[in-house]
This record gives sequence, C-alpha cells and structure tokens, in this order.
Amino acid sequence: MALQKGFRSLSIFKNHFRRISTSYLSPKLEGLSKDPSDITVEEYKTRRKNLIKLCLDSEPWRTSRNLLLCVPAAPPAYYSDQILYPFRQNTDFNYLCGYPKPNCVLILFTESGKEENFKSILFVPQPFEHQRIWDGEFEGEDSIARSTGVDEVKFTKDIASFLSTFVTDNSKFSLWYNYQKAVNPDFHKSVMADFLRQGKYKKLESCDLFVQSLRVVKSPGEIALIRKSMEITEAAFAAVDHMIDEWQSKRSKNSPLFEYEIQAVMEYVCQLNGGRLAYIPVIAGGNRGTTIHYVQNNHKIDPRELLLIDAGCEYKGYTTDITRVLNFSNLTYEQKVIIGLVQLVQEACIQMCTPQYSLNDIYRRMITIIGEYLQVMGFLDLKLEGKQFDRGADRFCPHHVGHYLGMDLHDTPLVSKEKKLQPGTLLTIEPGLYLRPEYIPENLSLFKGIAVRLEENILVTEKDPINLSEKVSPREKSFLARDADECMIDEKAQRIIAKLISNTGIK
Ligand SMILES: [Mn+2]
Repeated sequence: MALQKGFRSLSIFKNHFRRISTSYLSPKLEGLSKDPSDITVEEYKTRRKNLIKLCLDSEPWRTSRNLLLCVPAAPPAYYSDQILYPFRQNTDFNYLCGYPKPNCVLILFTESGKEENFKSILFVPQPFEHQRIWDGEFEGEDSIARSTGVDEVKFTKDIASFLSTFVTDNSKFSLWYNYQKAVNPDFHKSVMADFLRQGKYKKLESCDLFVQSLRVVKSPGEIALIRKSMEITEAAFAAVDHMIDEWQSKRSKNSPLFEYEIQAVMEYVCQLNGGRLAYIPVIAGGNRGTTIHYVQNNHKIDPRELLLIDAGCEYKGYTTDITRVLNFSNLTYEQKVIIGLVQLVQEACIQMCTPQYSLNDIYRRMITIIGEYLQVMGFLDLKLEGKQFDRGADRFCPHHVGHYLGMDLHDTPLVSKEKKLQPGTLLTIEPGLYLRPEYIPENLSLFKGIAVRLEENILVTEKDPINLSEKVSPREKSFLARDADECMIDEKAQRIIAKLISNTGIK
C-alpha cells in the first residue's frame, strides 16, 4: 500500500516539476535585482538611540533621567519533542539589533549624569560543551558585537547579577519592560518576575508603543528590502500564472489542479530566492473565498469559478501581502460586476493613502461606497442608515480596508489606525466583497458564492502614494485585462459607482 502511494506521489512530483521547470521560470528569476544590503550597524545604532530619546522625552519633568530598558528575543518554538519550527525572532528585538538567535536579551540603560550616552548590552546564551556538534560553532562575543553594534556582549546567566549591580548604582530609574506580554516566558519567570517583585524601580512601563512608532516609518534601507521581497512575490505570482496557463492548455478531466499545488509553487519560488512564504497563503476556489481565513488549500480548482490567492513573501525580515483573483473561463456578468466594484473601491482608497488621511478614514470611505452600491444593487435595504448601514455593509466586507505592513504582516498593531498616515509608512489596501449565500436574496442568486479581494501594498510619501505591488500579477496578465472589455462592469453600473465615489468627495 505504502509503495503504491509512493509511486503515485512520485508521478505527481514529476508532473509538478514538469510544470514549473520549463523556461518561463528561470528568466524571471535571473531577472531579479541584486541583493540589497542588509540593514547597517549604523542603522541599528540609530534605532536604539531614537528609542532612548522617545523614552526620555516622554517624561521631561523627571529629575532622574535614568532608565533601564529590556527587550527579550523570542524563545524557540517546538513542533513536537525537540523538533523545532523555523525560528522567528521577536520583531522588536530584531528591529533593535538584528541578532537572529533565540533566548537572548537586549538591555539598554543610562547611568547617572550620562543620560545622553546610553549603553547597550546584548546577553546571549552561553554555549554548553559540545553544543557546536548540534548547533554549529558559537559566533563569539566580538563578532556579535560587531554585527549588532552593541557596546558589550555577555552571557544570559549573568543578567541577574547585572541587574542587582545596576540597582545598587542607580537609586532612581524607570524600568521599560512589557511584563504583561512576556515575549520570553522562561526569561520572565527565571529573572524578571523576581526583579519586578523587588520593586526597586520608580516607574514601570512598556516601550512597545515607542518601538512600533519608530517601526511604522520605513527607512530607505528597509524600503529596498521590501522592494526585493516584492520582486520575489512577483516571481511567485508569475510562476503561478504560467502554471495555470500550462494547465489550461493541457486541461483534461484526468488532470485536476489542486489549490495546494499553487501554494507549493509559490513556496518554491520564495525559497529559491532566499525568502519564505510570509504566512500560510489563502488559495481559495469559488465559494471557499468567502471564508476569509481559508487556509486548507486542499480542493480541486473548478475552472468555472474564481480563484482567490492571498500570499506574500518574507525576505530578510520584510514582508509583502498581496491578493489577486484569477479566472479560467469567461467571466459571468455577476463576477464582472463584483470585480469591477472592488476595483473601483480600491482605486478610490489608494488615492487616499496620503498624510491627510488615517487607515480608519479610508476604511469608513470603503464601507460607505460598498454599502451604497449594495443598496443600489438590492443586496441591502435602501432604508438602512447609520449603524445599521455599517453593519449591513460589514456583512459583505467583514474586515478592515488594510493594515500597516513591514517586518510583521500586521505590522505595528499598537499604532492607532486613527493616526494620520506618515510619509514612509507602508500599508495594505485590500477591499473585498464576499457574497456568502445566506446573505443573498433569491432574485440575485447568481451572485451567491462570489468572493473578490484585491490587495495592494502602498507606500505613503509626501506626495502621491506609490503602489509597490503594481507589477505583481499585473492586470494585463490576470483576468482583469486578459480581456479588458469583458471585465468592465456595464455602463449604467459604472455611472452609479462613479457617482457614489464622487459623493464621497474623493478627487
Ligand atoms: Mn493583508
């Protein structure tokens, strides 16, 4: 039985490679730009300096300006006994020093009379004897200090004694440590819980909001890495386009295409280029797209249905997050109407990605346009107003218009979505419409099960927003422009939408 199964999967494997090893893949990959430089040591130093400044400036009236700031690295995560998941560093720790190993602790502190000259110590686990046999050679303290730019590298076993000396030397200090959300529970239990119990600090606060308020504005070095991550995403979507073309040209009843095959190709292209998928992608055919977090990806693709792909790449800690909708046969009128609407909403929302607006401003605009259109179409009662109107529209688009993007997929969640966008901020704009059958009146039953989300990654500037993802599965190649006229919604509907958009005051 096992052998037979083995043979079966071998043939799938071959078939799969035939699909992706043809000429279309390699030129695309060779065309990728040179690897941008990593974040420099100088930039890590600047980030730490900016953070200290924010903490000190938050209490200008204090007589004592001493502080002790503690940011732990993530612990390793286990899949099962001793078997590791791929390691992912605590993002704030990564942002502040870039050191990629688990169970470290970064401490920044100022001492009496030398507030402007803060010091940084990176505590790393001391390698036990023979560890190199399991984990490779220990890098060495000097090398770690050079690559992170910290003043000193010590071993984590010495943190407790460092803390007690600090307390003796500095009677008044504020402690910056997020004890409510201990990033590293073992470190919290073994060191910090006791230190907190002693209560020697004058004030206890978390610096998470300050770190995130720095992270939300991207530096040129970060934008270069994001662009590279985007190029890989572009290559991954292009490989999918080609795989689908090939599948369609040779389509037969005996050769189904499964959603996970698309996931596999994207994973392959990301890894081949030094990245990885940033999250489990959503590869959802037809009605499954109305389940926002559908990640099973185990169904056959029905060429009569739309296919929603939400996927992104993480490259050197920087993430992209893209959604496209593909079709395999002529679109139905209903599909065209929904796609056309989402496209127009998206264009209107992207125009708002400027320092005049906040994410929530854009969200409210999206809900207004979607709701009014759904009323015109007969999906929502024309009499709905206020909260009921919002609730009605929310059924068809139950998520926000977007989120900040960067090192994390849902980046800097502590930065309010009411805050006006700042130049250098990266965000997603991802309006969607999900026509779950239970919300669709019978006279509109042909709309049942249609799911469309279009997601772009937008960089806010002083002037016009920049769409970093416009080359990802560009519209010429995806359904929207395979046949441009085909895809436009009819003139009357277009006029209605144009009017609705102009009513919202967007130019
Ligand atoms: Mn997203």
